[in-house]
Amino acid sequence: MGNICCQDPIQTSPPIIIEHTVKAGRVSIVSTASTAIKDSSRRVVSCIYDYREARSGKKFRKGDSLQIYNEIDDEWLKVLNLSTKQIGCIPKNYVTEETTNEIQEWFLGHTSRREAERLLMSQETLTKGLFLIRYSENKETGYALSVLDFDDKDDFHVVHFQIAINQNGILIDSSVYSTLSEAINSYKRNGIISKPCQKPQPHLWDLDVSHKKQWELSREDLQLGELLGEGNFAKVHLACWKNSTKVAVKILKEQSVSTDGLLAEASIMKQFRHPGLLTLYGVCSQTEPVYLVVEYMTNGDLLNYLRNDDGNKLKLSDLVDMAVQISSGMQHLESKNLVHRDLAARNVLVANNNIVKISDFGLARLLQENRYNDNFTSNIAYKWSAPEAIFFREFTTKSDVWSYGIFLMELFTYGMMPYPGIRNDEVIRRVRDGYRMEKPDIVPDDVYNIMQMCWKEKPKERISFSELTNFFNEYSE
Ligand code: ACK
Repeated sequence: MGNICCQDPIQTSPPIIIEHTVKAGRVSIVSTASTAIKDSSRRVVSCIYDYREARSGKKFRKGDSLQIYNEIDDEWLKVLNLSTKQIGCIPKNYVTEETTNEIQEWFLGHTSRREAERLLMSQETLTKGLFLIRYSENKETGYALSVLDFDDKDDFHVVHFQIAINQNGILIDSSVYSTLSEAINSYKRNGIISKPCQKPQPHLWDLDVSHKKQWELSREDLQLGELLGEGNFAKVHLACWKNSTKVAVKILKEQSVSTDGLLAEASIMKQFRHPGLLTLYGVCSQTEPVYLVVEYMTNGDLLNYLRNDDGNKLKLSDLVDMAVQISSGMQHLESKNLVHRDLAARNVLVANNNIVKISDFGLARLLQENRYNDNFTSNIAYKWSAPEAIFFREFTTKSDVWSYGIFLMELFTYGMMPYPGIRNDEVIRRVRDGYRMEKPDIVPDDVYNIMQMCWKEKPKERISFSELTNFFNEYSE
């Protein structure tokens, strides 16, 4: 097993300058950069993030003009790079039309208020005035300006300004500007904003275009690195795919016999794509041991993360943000008719910028008639399981909601063991008789109320994942 030698991201070139003008209430954009379109019969787009095609090593740099050859599918384009004259494939979320805002350093497009706050608060160096502009969440037209500010208690926080567009121009905080750049320059002069925040690299849903539908990966393309951790049946290694992309590889331990289980986990993961759920990149299943190749999450599992120094730094707003990400991931799972059956902080992974994702789909199943009955699995986690799952082996989205409530308790107590000091068998008995976990002082009242709504005895009366997402999205301290 060698050292991981994935390449560092390619350095970026300066952005192209675009001027926005308002005409009859619409923003039109005139490119002032020399992005000559070589063949006007074909559409030209701009590369907004550096990207390296793993199979050929071809590089696309931020700012390159790319002429579209054809749209391979909803997510991939075949393009001619007009800067390097090379042909290659690039994900669509790495490019944009040359005449859109997306090309700007400061434009973050469809970023929610919460995501904007997460992004600004997790910049490497926090400075007053770091900013971004995004589409407004609530309005059909218009934008929002999100800015990092510093209060008298020496705490950073994010403020948001609505940007409206009408016949007169661009309106922010009752001042009118004729262009977005003019507004930005004026805000810079007044010291309200300073530098644009660092744009995050978009998520890679496939390792490359050839592995979009082809799940089988070649073992030789994976260079295994350090052991990230291990469970009862499997260990997880950091690995580098084709010298270009860091991934995590789940490998069954030699003595284990659950190869079919690992392949079943992969087949569940193939059914979804969502930012709150760990991405499966592929499998190596032709020979033993089977590999499950998934996205690498830099900060490991949430339970350990909450309990160590990094967890201590998390504020209530960060915990709320994590609660939203997990409930919206569960909402997506529900929409695919899947139950997770083992939702807990130990099965949530943490990446940079407080991004969290649900992992470990080993017990997940496809629902039939909205339920899954299981008389075989013996290793269910009692403290996380709903009474009907324990006593009748009946699993539904609502039994996942119960587990989500226990997960919330772990989250808002920075990793406390649920029902502290009470043994498993005692918990089962007491919960059956109506007992529910008490509220630790550290948990806010309204968050505890929500937990109780997850722990209603009758599954039908429990809150839904969509209501949970709405509650945490709107939550403010
Ligand atoms: O806290 P950890 O390092 O995070 O210990 C557990 C261990 O493997 C067993 O699950 C780690 N792990 C699992 N999947 C991943 C992944 N995709 N990225 C990073 N670490 C992972 C987990």
